[in-house]
This record gives sequence, C-alpha cells and structure tokens, in this order.
Amino acid sequence: ITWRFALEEIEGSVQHTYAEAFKEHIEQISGDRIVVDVFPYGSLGTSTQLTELTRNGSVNLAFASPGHLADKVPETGLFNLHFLLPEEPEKTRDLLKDPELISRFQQPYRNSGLQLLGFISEGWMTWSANQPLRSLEQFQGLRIRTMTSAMAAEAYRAYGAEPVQTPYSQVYSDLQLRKIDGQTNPVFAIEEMDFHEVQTTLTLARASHFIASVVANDDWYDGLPEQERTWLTDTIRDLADHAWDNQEELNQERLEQMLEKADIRVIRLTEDERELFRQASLPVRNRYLEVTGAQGQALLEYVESWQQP
Ligand code: 6CS
Repeated sequence: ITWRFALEEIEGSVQHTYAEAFKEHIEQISGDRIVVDVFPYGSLGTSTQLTELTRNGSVNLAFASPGHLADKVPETGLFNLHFLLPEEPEKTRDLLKDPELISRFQQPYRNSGLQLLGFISEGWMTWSANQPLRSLEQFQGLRIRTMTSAMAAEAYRAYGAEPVQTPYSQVYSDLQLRKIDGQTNPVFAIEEMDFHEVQTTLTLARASHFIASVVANDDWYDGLPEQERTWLTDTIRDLADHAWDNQEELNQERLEQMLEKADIRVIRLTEDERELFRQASLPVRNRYLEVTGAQGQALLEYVESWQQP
C-alpha cells in the first residue's frame, strides 16, 4: 500500500525533514506494508493546489499552512494573528499538540473535506526587506509579500503595509524584480529559498510563528483499517516533539549559514518596539471574529487563555 504525502516546501526544509521521519516511522511499524511517497514542493503545484489535491483524494496526506488555508478553512486564520500564541516557546509547543485544541479544529477542517492530524510550528516568522523594520513608520506603504489568505495579509495591513499575496514559488523573482519590498517567513525558509540574495535585512520581531497543519483526505482517513489509522495517529503524536526540536535546530543553523555567506543584517526588536506592534495588531482579531463568528470566538478565547503565566 502506498500513502502519498505532499509538501509545501522543498527538500531539506522543516516539512521535508518531518515527512522523511514520518515515512521512516510508518514503514518501520508497518513492517514495510505501507510505503510513503513524499512529494516535495514543486511538481504538484502551489499550497492552495495541494489542498485541492488532498480534498479530491489525489494525494492522501499533505501539509496545509493556515497562511494559505484560511480562505478555505476560516477558523485557521487564527494562526495568522500576531502576538496571540504564548510568549514562552515551550508553551506554544505544548499548545500545538494539545488534544483539546486539535479537537476544536476538527469540524472546521471536515467542512472542507479534510481530516486534521496535527499542528507544527516551523519557527518564528522573520521579516525580510532592504531596510530595518523596527517601527510602524517603516512599514508605511511597504509592499510586503504574505501568504495568499486574506487573514495573512490583514495582519500586515494593520501595520500600514501594502500586502501582496503570492504563491511561495513566485517570491524570489518578485523580490529580484522589486515588485515587492519584503516578505515574511521562518529563517530556514529564507535561506533555502535564497531570499537573502535579494534582501539586505532581517528583522526578528517574534510577532508570530509559522504554523502548519498536517492533513489527510477525509474519506481516505475514514476508510483506513483500524490498525493503519492507529499507526498514523501514533506516528503524528510521536513526531510532535521531534518536529519542534528540528525546526529550532534548522532555524539556528541556517541563520549562521546565511550570516557566513551573505552580507545580511540582523535586527532584533526590543520589548518596547514589540509592544507597539502588538497594540497595532489587536484590531485584526475583530476581523477574525467577523469572518468566523461564535466558533472563532471560542477558539480565540481558548488560545488566549494559554497566554496567562
Ligand atoms: O511562504 C510560504 O508560502 C511558505 N512558507 C513556508 C515556510 N512553508 C510553506 C509556505 O507555503
């Protein structure tokens, strides 16, 4: 039996490392009765197209990032909100594998023909541009590329930027041609997509994490023999901590590599600077509530409750 697993990222990425570990795990516990075919970003299409392929059953498993998915599954727009997840990274790690959180998201994913298996963080979103982005003033009119969902763009419109929503594969050339001024992604992604070649400055704001969800086609998942479904859910659970450690390592390592090979400046926002962005980000939560109603409100309150020390 073959399980097809589609990725939104290229080889060597956080998603690819995850999928390779998943493959090894599944093939081992199933005694090679299940073979996992991993499709890195490229041949199958954009993130949005991958979600379509999962919905129609062409692939069984995929990564689906809320940055793209929120137009289809509005509740996932939650992960595009800034300054929402706990300040302490370990708490965010625990929140993402919290069964309560995952169960609250099941129905919204189901409404779109998807079975949610788990969430992972791929690290802090870093802002890249050809200038520092220390203040709201520096964001005014900045053409910043965001992921394609409306909520992903709203988060930066709130800072005064002019968001441009494009697929991942188009970002490098848009930066090179100066169609956009900046973009936002975890450090590992900036390095592997070579954005450092066409950007001079990284601003580490710690405003949001890059969250991704692992999803399956709902009918395929429902039709799995019980044994296989157990292998699948056990594997996802067992990989959660591995995924967390892996992104930390990759992000750290790629930052060092970038500093060695590129003439790139790294800026870390102070707590006072972050506070001004936090305040500017808060109205976006109302936009989220307008789109998601009572269901979204319950989710938002639940996640906010994790912020308490
Ligand atoms: O920026 C994007 O569109 C992409 N970034 C990452 C790190 N993963 C997948 C996503 O599509």
